[in-house]
Amino acid sequence: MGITYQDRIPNNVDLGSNRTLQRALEHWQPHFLGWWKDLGPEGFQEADVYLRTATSVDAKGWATYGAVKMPDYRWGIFLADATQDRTIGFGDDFGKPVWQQVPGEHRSTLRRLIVTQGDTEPASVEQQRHLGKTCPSLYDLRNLFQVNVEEGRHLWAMVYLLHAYFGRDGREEAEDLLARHSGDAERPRILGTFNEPIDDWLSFFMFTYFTDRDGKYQLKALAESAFDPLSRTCQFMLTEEAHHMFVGETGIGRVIRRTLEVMNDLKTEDPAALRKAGVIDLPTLQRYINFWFSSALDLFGADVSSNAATYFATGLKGRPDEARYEDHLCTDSVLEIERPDDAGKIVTESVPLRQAMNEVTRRAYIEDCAKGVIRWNRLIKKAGWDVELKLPSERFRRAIGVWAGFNATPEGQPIPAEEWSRRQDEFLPSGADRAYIKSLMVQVTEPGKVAGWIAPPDRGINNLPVAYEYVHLAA
Ligand code: BYC
Ligand code: FE
Ligand code: FE
Repeated sequence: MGITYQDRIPNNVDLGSNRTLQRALEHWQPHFLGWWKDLGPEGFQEADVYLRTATSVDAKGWATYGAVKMPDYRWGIFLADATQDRTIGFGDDFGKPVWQQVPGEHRSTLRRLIVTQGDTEPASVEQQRHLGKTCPSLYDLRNLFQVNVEEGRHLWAMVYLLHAYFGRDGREEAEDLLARHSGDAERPRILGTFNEPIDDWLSFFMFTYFTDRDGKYQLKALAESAFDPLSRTCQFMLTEEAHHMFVGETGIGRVIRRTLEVMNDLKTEDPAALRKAGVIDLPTLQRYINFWFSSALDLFGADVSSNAATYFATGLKGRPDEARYEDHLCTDSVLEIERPDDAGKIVTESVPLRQAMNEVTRRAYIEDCAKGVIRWNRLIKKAGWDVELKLPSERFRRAIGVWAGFNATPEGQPIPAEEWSRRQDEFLPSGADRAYIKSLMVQVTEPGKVAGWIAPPDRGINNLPVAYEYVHLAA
């Protein structure tokens, strides 16, 4: 089925044939646009931005490029093509046909999962709304907006499911998705990380590397769902997600390249000297990694979770890439996890595998995170420096799960609470670090020019030159 572009809401779900649903979504649309104008990218609503828009889900149509003003972006509803005779891939109903409707007994649990997923999408747009004012280049500015409009589309993807399959409750949840706000004292976003401010571009790159990657793994797990419309919409979201993580990985990579250039010019790794030269020293970068990675680990939920076991048993949420496992029932296996006992001693425990699904997903995520770190370290080594960036231990600075409140160094070494507080600034970005990073954030909008703290990108977008005017600012 192609996209019905004449409709107000581009879609490949034959929205035109369901008047009630179409009207409900058309009613929500102005609320979305109002939210976008109030809490979306500040100061750039009139700019022409070179963006990709999904116009279909096939190889040709999913990335159509052109200049648009963001409020005119065509946010649409696109599900990956259905798999003929798809069956449930895991859990108690393994092998049975997938569901095209929501079974009554799973309604509230499924709605909660969809709402939690949906809540993160507009949250990230809110977190990033001031970054345009300090963009290091037009290329980066465009990438920020690309990520923002696509997170907006991901919100549409979840709102479509809520409207189409959850009746009045779903419509109310859709309104609430625009009523909670990142960092709001009264009505915050649901998950911790999505209430952290993203005030500088180093944090933005960390977020797109680490937090959007949580999105990748959660979407992969939901793409396994027995609820077929959820599975198909998550599959398509994953194609867009790849670019978000690309922005993070290359962003951090470019910061490192620029720092290495100056380290080699000045023949020093002394943070004070590098700061004087206007680049980000690697220990500061490490502290930002420590902050955002530990925050992202919490997003996977508790290591031992009866919720997770229920999701798996009932077919609501699987493991990322479920097909790579042999056993899809997981009734008899266990996962070994480490945890502190009551005396704070670290012990190993066998957890029934179904209860440990959050930890299974978290481990797959950690492995994926490590790949970029290896590439960054290669840059450092090649430049002749004996420094290594590292992902902090799972035990470090956790608020959720067995390590919540445990005091450990980024290497995972247990330390007394007093020592942890005393050494905080060694582990995490200090006030002075943040102030320094903030001082680097000055807006660069001349085509082809890049701020001094970051190297230019290797190539432009869609085969255009790096110096292309990716954002044409309103006069
Ligand atoms: N913060 O049994 P547990 C993305 C709560 S990112 C606050 O472990 P469960 C994106 C939990 O809700 C992907 N609360 O829970 C990225 C539960 O509450 P109740 C987002 C937390 O259900 C960048 C309680 O603690 N998608 O797409 O197994 C830009 C017990 O925990 C947190 C999803 O998350 C936390 N970090 O696991 C844009 C997928 N963690 O029941 C977008 C959908 C746990 O006691 N969500 N809690 O009131 C889920 O699958 C699950 O809700 C979670 C939690 C994996 C998040
Ligand atoms: Fe998203
Ligand atoms: Fe994303």
